[in-house]
Parts: sequence; structure tokens; C-alpha cells
Amino acid sequence: MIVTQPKKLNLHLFCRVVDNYGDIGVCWRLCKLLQAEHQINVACWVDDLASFQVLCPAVRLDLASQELEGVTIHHWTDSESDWHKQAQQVATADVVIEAFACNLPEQVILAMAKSKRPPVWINVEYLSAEAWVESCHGMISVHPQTGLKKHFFFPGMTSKTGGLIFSRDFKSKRDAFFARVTARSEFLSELGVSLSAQCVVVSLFCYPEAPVAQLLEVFAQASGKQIICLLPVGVATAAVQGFFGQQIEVGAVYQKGSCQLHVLPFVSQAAYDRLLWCCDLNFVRGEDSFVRAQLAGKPFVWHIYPQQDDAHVPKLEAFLNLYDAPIGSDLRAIWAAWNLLPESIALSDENANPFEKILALSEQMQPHAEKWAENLLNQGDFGSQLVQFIRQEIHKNSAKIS
Ligand code: TRH
Repeated sequence: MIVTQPKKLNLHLFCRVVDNYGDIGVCWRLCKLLQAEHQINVACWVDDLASFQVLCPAVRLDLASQELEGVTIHHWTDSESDWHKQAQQVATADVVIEAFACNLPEQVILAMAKSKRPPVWINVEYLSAEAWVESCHGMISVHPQTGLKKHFFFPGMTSKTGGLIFSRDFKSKRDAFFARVTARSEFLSELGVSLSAQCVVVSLFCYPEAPVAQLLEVFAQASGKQIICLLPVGVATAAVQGFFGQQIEVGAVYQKGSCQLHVLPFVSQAAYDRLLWCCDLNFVRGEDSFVRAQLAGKPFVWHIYPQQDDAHVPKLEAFLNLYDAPIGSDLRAIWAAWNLLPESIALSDENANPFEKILALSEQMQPHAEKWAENLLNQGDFGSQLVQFIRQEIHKNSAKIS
């Protein structure tokens, strides 16, 4: 029997770095996965190579184009003369992905419109647990000037969305790590962290406004155990320095009461996954680390990316409703306090520390966190659902042309 391989697709993905590392973090993860698991030729256009370099130190800032891990990286500039030449090349691809509505260059849209076989144009959206996402997933908008169709593809945590980004071997790798008794201590010792018998390990990735000192105070006063807190360099520096009363530096260790804080370097995305797997509780933020914490199957606290006019508040609410944790109201109170939500500010009693019960609660959360991760992994990954959607669109388009 002759098995015909599907055609190898050419895909261009555009990413603008709005802030921090989440935009390029998600895009880079998706590019690598599409190339490695779906044999797609991937070109990634990114406007901020310096932010990309933090995630991926091999990125060179002086090159307009470079090849990394099988993906072609192009520095996306707004230079009209560059686009005059390059737009044609993008327009002949099978797929163009506009990440997070970043607006394709005008010249690319015009070249796509002139093409006999325009690429499938997809806008990969930000993650949200809000109900409207399910009804907008897969929807089309028609570009007013050219009539080109743009498809909206949403990641998500329900079966009516595109799912989350994870590799085929994610679960087996994670579970092998959990099963090997020494994996955690070996991994952490590479980062200069040694574990003691009665320790609880916590990672702390958040925005500068988080009430970090209040949390560290609870850790410092924990009795009968040591809380090992892992802080990526550059995160919550002012609050942590204020708490320990000294300058903090990468590689150094700070101790107050039962709280031992290690300042870690920014690690690779693969190593960050393992770091989350090592912890009993993870504080994560934005989009991509939030997803990784869910997939880790460990209890976590989410610092949502703060938006103007409190637009992030219903998003946080929607996730909490979907997550439906058994200790719902306690978890809600902690997440509200961590995110400085107006309700928690109004309710807060100056003498009460909102994180007082966090260590006991996170132990109780463990079974729910595991079940949640299993459900997400069973829903199928974003990359496979996206490729299936793209192939269907290509098939429909070629049927129309022939
Ligand atoms: O950096 P972020 O705050 O990014 C945010 C969000 O994406 C938000 O939705 C978006 O609107 C805003 O940027 C502009 O948080 P996030 O999404 O968790 O991205 C961090 C990335 O960094 C993620 O890919 C994980 C990665 N990372 C590492 O690879 N190593 C590390 O040591 C750490 C701490 C993170």
C-alpha cells in the first residue's frame, strides 16, 4: 500500500513583543512545536530580538535572519524597502499566523490579496477562560480592503477551544521526572539549591505590584519546616530587597526565619518546566507560565497581567469559575489578595495576612491540580488542532480553485 505523506507546509508567524516575555514565549514555543512535530517549515518574524534573547540566549541581535532549532528567525522591522522584497515571499506561503492581533505589514496583506492561492491567514489569540471564547473560536473576519479571510484561533482550557500548547511527549517526560526519586534534588542542585528534610519548595514569578512581603512573612514564620523560595532574577526585586533589608543578586541565598530565598538565573523554557515540577507551589503570571503551571499538575497562584480599566478582573473570575477548586472560597481570597483586586482591598483587615493559610491550602489543592492537568492533556494540544484546522482550510481552498 502506498501511503502519501501530506505536503510539507510553509508557515510564517508574526510576533510583536508588547511587554515582558509572554508574547515571544508563546510564539517561540509554538514555532518549535510546529517544526518538530508537524514537519512544517516555520519562519518566525519578531520585532524585539533582545526580549527573545532572554528566553533563548542563542539568538543573535546583529542578524536580520538566522536559523535556530530548525526555525528561521527574521527580525521584523517596519522598513518599507525591506517589505517591498519580502512580502512576496510571505504571500506564497501556505499559512500566515498573526500572533495576538499584531497587525501584519500592509505590504504582506496586499501581496497576499494579489496571490492566486493566498495563504490561510490565522490570528492566534491570547488565552482566556471567558465563555465568549468558545463561540469565537474558528470565526472568520473579512479584511475590509482586500476581502481576504482571517480565522480566529483561540487557545483554551475546554474542548470547544484549541487547547494548550504541549508536546506529544510532555506527559511521559513529566511523569518520568516525578517517578524518579532523585530527579528533583538533582535538578535543583544544578541551580545551587539543596533541599532539607522538612522543606516546602515554592517558585515565585509575578509582577512588581504583588504583595510579596506579606507572602514572605508567612514563609518566614512557618513552624517546623523550611520554605525554599525560588525567585527568577529581576522579579519583584524592590519588594524582596525591602523584606530582607539588603540588595539581592543572582546566585545568592537570603534567609529570614523559616524562609530561604534563592535568586535564580532566567532558565530555558524546558528547564522552567522542570523547575515548576520540582515545586510544591508555583506563583506564575501572564499567559505562558500560567499554562505551564497548570500542565505541571501542581498547586499554583496566578498573577494575571494587569490591564487598563480592570479588564483583567473578569478574566481572572472566569478562570476561577472554570477551575472550580474544592477549596474555592479560600483560593479565591488568596488569588484576589495576590492580584490586589478591589474586593480584597476593600475586605482586607490590616492585621490579617491573606496568605496565612496558603501552605496548608496548597497541600489540599494537590489532587485537584493533578486532575486538572490530566483533563487538559486529554483534550488534545493546540499545535495539532491548529494544523488540522489549517489542512482543512487548504483543502477547502484548493477545492474551490480546481
Ligand atoms: O512575561 P510575562 O509577564 O508575559 C506577559 C503575558 O504573556 C501577557 O499575557 C501579555 O499580555 C504580556 O506578557 C505582554 O509572563 P508569561 O506569559 O508567563 O511569559 C514568561 C515566559 O518566560 C514564559 O514563556 C516562561 C518563560 N520563562 C523561562 O523560560 N524561564 C524562566 O526562568 C522564567 C521565570 C520564565
